[in-house]
Amino acid sequence: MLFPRTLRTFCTFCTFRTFQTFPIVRALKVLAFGASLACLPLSSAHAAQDDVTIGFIVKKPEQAWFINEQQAATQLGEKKGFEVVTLSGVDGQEVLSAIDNLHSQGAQGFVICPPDVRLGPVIKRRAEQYDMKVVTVDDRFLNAEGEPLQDIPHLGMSGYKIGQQVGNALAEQIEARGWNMDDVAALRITNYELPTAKERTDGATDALLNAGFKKDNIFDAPQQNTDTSSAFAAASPVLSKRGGFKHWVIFALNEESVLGGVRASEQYGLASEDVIGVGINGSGAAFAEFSRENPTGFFGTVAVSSTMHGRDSAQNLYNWITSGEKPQANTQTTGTLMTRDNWKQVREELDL
Ligand code: FCA
Repeated sequence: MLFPRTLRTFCTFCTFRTFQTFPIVRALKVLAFGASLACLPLSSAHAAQDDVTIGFIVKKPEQAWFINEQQAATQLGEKKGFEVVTLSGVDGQEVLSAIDNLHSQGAQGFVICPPDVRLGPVIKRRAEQYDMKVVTVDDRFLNAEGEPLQDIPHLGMSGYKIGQQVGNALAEQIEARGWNMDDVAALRITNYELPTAKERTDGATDALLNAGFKKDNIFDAPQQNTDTSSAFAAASPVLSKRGGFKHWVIFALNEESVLGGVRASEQYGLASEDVIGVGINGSGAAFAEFSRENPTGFFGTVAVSSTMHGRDSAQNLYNWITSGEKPQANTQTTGTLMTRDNWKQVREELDL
């Protein structure tokens, strides 16, 4: 085994050297360098309309919300005649190589939902090195002081308001079912590292408290991530520890996490009628749950158009690249409560 590999390395080296010193190749390299110099002003001026490539990097490429966002951006690109390269960025390392990859494809910018908002300054710096424009979608970059990076245009949910819609939906259901507030506990699946998550769970908490929910009956289940399995892992011990309650309401930053809580309640042995879970997003995860023959504890979700998030963030970036018009600093979107009864109609209305 050793010999062939050494031989191969040696041959590659010889071929490379020979290739490098061959006069025609050298001449071609000079020409290529000249051509790239001639192209240089293009990258600093506004790109020609038919020559635009943008990236769309997401933190959870397997989740329906992000699949839909990337698809909507791709479709817009096909319609408008620019290329959208969809990439996964599950951690800092992957995001940085995605940006390198985009640069090698000649992209002029990218939309990103970062895996960790504190990576903002690093991502911004890498983009600047390549003279690329950046806009964030869903989760907004933070600086070292924990403040939003104001100069990076952002499009995301109006988190607190949408959280209030969740809390109101839960309170209405508690009332509709005639439950006594003393018997109801709330499983609040939290992610306080992520401001978009905190805004949403704060909004839901305040709405519940306003409706007369008991503060002492709210129990936190801090999740490490924003997906179903981390929510399940966070929820299970809380349910076992607080076994004394007849009924539970469940809320979190998104429906994937609420589903984790609902699955944990099933495993713990709670009947579906004793659980009300209300999520946020309105994506494939919720549609699958509403399509089950027997209702589960997942009552509803506040749906926001991921199609619009994907399309508008890509459009904003495209406009910025082609006409120099910088998108507004912070665009906030609204939501609609989606339940088993209306999900197909809301899905259509939101173009999902
Ligand atoms: C965050 C959540 C996603 C989605 C998005 C708008 O990134 O993790 O599920 O709610 O905000």
